[in-house]
Amino acid sequence: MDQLIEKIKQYKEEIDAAVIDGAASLEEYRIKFLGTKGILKGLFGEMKSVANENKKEFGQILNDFKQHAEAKYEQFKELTSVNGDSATSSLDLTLPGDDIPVGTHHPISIVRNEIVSIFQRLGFAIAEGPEIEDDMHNFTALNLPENHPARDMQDTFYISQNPDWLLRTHTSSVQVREMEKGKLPIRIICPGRVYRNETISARAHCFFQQVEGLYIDENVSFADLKQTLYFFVQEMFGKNVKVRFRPSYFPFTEPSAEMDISCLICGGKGCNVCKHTGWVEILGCGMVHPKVLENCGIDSNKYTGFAFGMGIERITMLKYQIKDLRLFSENDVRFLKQFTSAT
Ligand code: 2NL
Repeated sequence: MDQLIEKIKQYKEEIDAAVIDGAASLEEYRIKFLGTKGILKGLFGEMKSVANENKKEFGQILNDFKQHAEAKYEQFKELTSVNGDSATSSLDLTLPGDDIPVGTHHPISIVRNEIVSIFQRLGFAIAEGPEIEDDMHNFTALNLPENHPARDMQDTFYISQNPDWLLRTHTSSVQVREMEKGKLPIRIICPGRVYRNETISARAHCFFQQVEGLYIDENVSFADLKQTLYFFVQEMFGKNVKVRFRPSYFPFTEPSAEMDISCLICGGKGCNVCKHTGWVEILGCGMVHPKVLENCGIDSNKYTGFAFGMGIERITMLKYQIKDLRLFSENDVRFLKQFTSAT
C-alpha cells in the first residue's frame, strides 16, 4: 500500500505540472487520467490488493486524488472554451454584447439634490442626524408642550421597547442637535426621511422626505428669510413665478408664515391643482422661537434666526404633475424610468 500511495503522490505532482494549452492537450489529459483505461481506473482496480484493514484509508486517499484530477480537468475545460480554441470554443466573440440596464435617479432624489444644491450655493452646509430620536430632540426642545396633539400615539410612531424613543416626525431634530453643539453662526440644510402615523392615501403617507433649513447669527431678520426663500423659488421654478407669504402658526417659530407660489400649471388663472385660487402652498417658515434658542443653549438676546421646512414629495408632485403620493414608494419601474437627471 505504501508503494501505491507513493505512486499517487507522483501522479499528483504530474497533474500539477501538466501544461494544458488547448483542446488537444486537454483531451490527452482526460484520456490519460480520467479515461476508461486511464490511471484513475487502474488505481481503483488496485483496491482489491489492499489489505482489509487499510481499505478505508486507501479509499480516502484515492477519492481525494480523483477529485484533484477532475478539478484540474474542469478548470482547464472552462479556460479552453473561453480562450476560444477553434475546436471547442462555445463563445463567439463577434456577437454584440448583452445590454446592461442603466438605473435612473428616483424623482424624490432628483428634486432633493436640486433643493440642497440651491441652498449650498447660498452657503448652507448639509447636516444629517438619526431617524430614531428621543422625545427631547424631536418635541421638547422645539417648544411642543407635553399635551400637544403631535405627541399623540395617533400621530407619532413610538418604539415599543422604550416609549422615550420615536421615529422623528421632522428633521428639526437634526437642527436641535446642531444648535446644542454651540458653534455659531449656524447655516444648515437638513434633508432626510421623516415618519408620521398617517393612513396611506393619494395625499398622505406614513413616511416621506423633508428638507429643513436653519440660519442663526446676530441680526438675522424676517427680511433675510424672505429674500433667501425668494431666491430659492426663482432658482427652482423660474424667474416668472410669484410668491406670497401668509401668516401661520408653528410652536417653534414666532412669527410664522406659509409661502405660496403662483400655480405652475395654470400660471395663476385657476385650475384643479391650485383649487382655482391661483396659488399653491410649498413650505412653512418663521423666526426661530426664543424659547427654542434657549432650550438649545443659545442666548436669544444676542442671536436670532430663521427656519423653514418643506415636504419633498409635495414639490416633486407639483414639478412633475404626479397625482398620487403612493407612486413614490411602490418602486414600479414603469414609473421610475420616466425620470432622468444629470445629478
Ligand atoms: C412645514 C413647516 C417648518 C421649521 C419647520 C424649525 C426648526 C427649528 C427651529 C424652528 Cl430647529 N423651526 N423648522 C420652522 C417652520 C416651519 O416646517 O410645513 N414643513 C413641511
